[in-house]
Amino acid sequence: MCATCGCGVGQTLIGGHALRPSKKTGAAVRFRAHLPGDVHATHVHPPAIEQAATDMTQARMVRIERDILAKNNDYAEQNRRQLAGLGIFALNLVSSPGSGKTTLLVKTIAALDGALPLAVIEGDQQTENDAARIRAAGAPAIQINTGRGCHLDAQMVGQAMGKLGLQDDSLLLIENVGNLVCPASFDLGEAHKVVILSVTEGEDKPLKYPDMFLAADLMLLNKCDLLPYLEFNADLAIEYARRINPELHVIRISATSGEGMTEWLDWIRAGCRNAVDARIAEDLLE
Ligand SMILES: Nc1nc2c(ncn2[C@@H]2O[C@H](COP(=O)(O)OP(=O)(O)O)[C@@H](O)[C@H]2O)c(=O)[nH]1
Ligand SMILES: [Mg+2]
Repeated sequence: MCATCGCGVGQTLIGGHALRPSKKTGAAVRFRAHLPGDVHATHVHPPAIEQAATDMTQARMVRIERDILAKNNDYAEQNRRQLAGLGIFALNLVSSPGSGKTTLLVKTIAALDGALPLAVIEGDQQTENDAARIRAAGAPAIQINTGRGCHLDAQMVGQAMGKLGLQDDSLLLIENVGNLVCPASFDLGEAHKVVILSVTEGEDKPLKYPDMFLAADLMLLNKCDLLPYLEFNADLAIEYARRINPELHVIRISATSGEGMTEWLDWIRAGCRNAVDARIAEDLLE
């Protein structure tokens, strides 16, 4: 469970069975004492009290999670309205750390070569490294550091959008915190989530982290230049991803060799055109 957003509460399974508090030590109650409002950090309770405390805490955590996601959805709708009004095509790039998000962004910026106005919002727990890499590639970028947070949320992104000063009819690329779990639940107001799976991660990641592959509309299967050196079955990885999300569009790509870049750029350009057309249609109605 994520102690920042409360996601996954009550969903932990050990050997297929729900997590139960320890009868001897009250360890589960102690664990939950790290969460806001819990005060029984050091006591050991009889099992019945322990179970009641756990049930109450779980009910509260489910409520907190629901409230957090509802509030996030309100901010995401504000972002989406603002982006639509400006004709901006926004993408939320999600993946595990190291799949190649920043490298892909740098190569995308270089390939577009100023033909499309764009800006980047970078999310990481710590450091400005990725925003610096994007700026060095020639695009405006702002870094969000989430500290202990494991995902970007729509309020953070809305504030970053304000600071970036977005251009009309442009492209907004958001690199989320490297994490295949929590960012799946948080709408940022983007047009699409783009999940990046690299061939060094194993074919079964879509089955292990289905929420992310269900939430995404496009999967970039990155680092395909490494396929000759690995025991990675790309067809099987794609089959697993489509087992979770039959509608998922997939592009095999390599940020290093440039394979698949044309298809990726065409996909971006088509999205930008649609965003501009929708903005023009909306303006005509007003
Ligand atoms: N061979 C290969 N390496 C890549 C590719 N894309 C990224 N990398 C490497 O993967 C590492 C992590 O990349 P980075 O862009 O920082 O990943 P991020 O954490 O998802 O932003 C770096 O060493 C990159 O050079 C690729 O297409 N092929
Ligand atoms: Mg990065």
